[in-house]
Amino acid sequence: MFKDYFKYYKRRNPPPELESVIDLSNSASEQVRKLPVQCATQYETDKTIFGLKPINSWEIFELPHIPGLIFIRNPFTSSGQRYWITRCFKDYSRKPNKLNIDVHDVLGEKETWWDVCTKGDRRAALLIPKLRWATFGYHHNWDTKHYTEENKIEMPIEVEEITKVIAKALGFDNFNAEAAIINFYRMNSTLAGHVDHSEDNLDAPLISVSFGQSAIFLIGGSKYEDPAHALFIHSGDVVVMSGESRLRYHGIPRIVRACKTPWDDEELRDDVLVDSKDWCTAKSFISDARININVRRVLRPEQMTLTTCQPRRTWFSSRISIFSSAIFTLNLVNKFK
Ligand SMILES: O=C(O)CCC(=O)C(=O)O
Repeated sequence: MFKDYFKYYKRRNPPPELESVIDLSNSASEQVRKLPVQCATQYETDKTIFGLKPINSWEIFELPHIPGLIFIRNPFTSSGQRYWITRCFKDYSRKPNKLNIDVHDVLGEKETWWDVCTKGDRRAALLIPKLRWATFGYHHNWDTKHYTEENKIEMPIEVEEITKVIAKALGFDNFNAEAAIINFYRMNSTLAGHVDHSEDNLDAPLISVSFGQSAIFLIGGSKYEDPAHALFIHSGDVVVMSGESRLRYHGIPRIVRACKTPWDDEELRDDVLVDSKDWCTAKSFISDARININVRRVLRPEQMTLTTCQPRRTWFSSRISIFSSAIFTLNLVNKFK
């Protein structure tokens, strides 16, 4: 059962054996199959984009026993890693994004988490580990699990762009980044097993990009009773849950100290640069943390907003739409069986 695997990998004393955790950084694993890059994008495949290495150099894997789960082994340059780590800590941790610390009333009206944690404020030691998540685009509602038009802000362009490039390279056209959660993990953090089913569009892939310390990612089946597989996620790795895997239980039972720190690697050519003082601070934060950028498409292709269906339809398009909604519902019913 998922719960038993989760408990096992979460255990502190004695710690779990990690030999059977699938590690794609050692591609000799028999449990994985290498995939080709599917589609070129509007970007040239041999150039860096937003800190991503040239697409034609990516190593993409699938796990044949988990259809639809795709894994890209760290497609980021080292300055790409520094860029995304710094953006998450410095920029995505401030308004208008929603943060878990909003309800704690620890920041004054004009204060930001980054400023308080980096400017010698005595609240810093308490505040640094308190940051657990930030949301933007359609804000994830942790209580109702429902997105609404009223609870939404803009998606940063760079998040839209990299997820489009990643989706396209895997053969998913028309991916739109519409909701994002940034998860900030400490060394003792976990994320309980769950299924992401809040999105109206469950056919679109979910794109998850991680930086910093490593994690054990546990993925089970569509039922909580199903057994689970454990995989290592290292800094820069991208996990895409698509197709059948999109509605599988998954969670993070353990953060593991990274053996390698790819953000420190030397690299000459790059398209993103970070202020060295900001990086110095972000680097100290990431030495005890993991960041996960989790991006979803919310709307179905024909939907413009959550409340209205677009646009004025012809008789023919409305028949097609009724037919495809019926198929979609049928698929969902089958998925939840
Ligand atoms: O941190 C991760 O790798 C997984 C995050 C996740 O499953 C989620 O935010 O729904």
